[in-house]
Amino acid sequence: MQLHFQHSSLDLSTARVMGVLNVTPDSFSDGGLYVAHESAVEHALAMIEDGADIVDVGGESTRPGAEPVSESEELDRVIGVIEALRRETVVPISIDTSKPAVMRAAVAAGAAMVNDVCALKNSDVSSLAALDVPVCLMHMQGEPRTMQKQPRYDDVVAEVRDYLRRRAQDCEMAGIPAERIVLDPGFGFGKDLQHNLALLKNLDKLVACGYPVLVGLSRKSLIPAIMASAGRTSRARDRVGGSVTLALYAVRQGAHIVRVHDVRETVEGLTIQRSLDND
Ligand code: YH5
Repeated sequence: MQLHFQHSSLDLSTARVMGVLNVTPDSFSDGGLYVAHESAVEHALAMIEDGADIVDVGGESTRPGAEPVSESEELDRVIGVIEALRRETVVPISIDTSKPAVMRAAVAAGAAMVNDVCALKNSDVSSLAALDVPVCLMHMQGEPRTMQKQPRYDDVVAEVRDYLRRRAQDCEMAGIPAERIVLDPGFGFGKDLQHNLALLKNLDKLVACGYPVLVGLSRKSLIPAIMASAGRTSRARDRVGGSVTLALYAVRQGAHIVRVHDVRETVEGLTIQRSLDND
């Protein structure tokens, strides 16, 4: 399986790492956008050095409870970073946004892929098809501000799979070829611990749909939730071991791309897992 960008492609027969690059003022506490841009580019280059295969640039926090960001603020955050990164690296850049105008401007600035936690529900898919870039369609129940209040499913695995399969079909009808579609169950997006665990243990059922599968488990609250259910506490800043363990498990279940904050540690884990599988 391959993921085709406009100027390159990624062989997905081994798992690939997408490094998370948040360009939000709160992740760079100095305040100013110039400083945020400089540190974002520096951080992206460090992730590439550590083995990131894709850099996912996001200007809107989609954490539970986060407030929405205006289109012009989001553009101000991400476009300069994408342009600067494109001058420094050939590693494909993905744009993490749900706003069609941001997708367009990001691709014009050099982004090679669109990652939308709303699965292109806010977009006119036929006009986005013309951008000719891969898209990641993610499942979410509800909206970021309220999604963790009361998530409910009869059969979370079947519902998420059916939703994503339908969205993928809609996108194909609107002109996005199947080879440019990636599916993501959306861990933590309107899911409680039991839902997240059921999706992870049954990830093979999503993989069986035939599209590449991307997962984002890195530093998410299911890690302290699992620790708490085992009678242990975990520190807010101390989720690296859990994140790597979850990424390796997801890859064993067939995930093709893992979206992570801790690129070096994840690449180390994946490299060791692969060498154990191969000998
Ligand atoms: C994802 O899964 N996630 S942004 C809460 C955290 C830690 C991390 C409570 N964008 C995904 O990373 N795109 C985000 O601690 C994503 N898949 C895709 N495709 C949320 C996030 C996070 C939230």
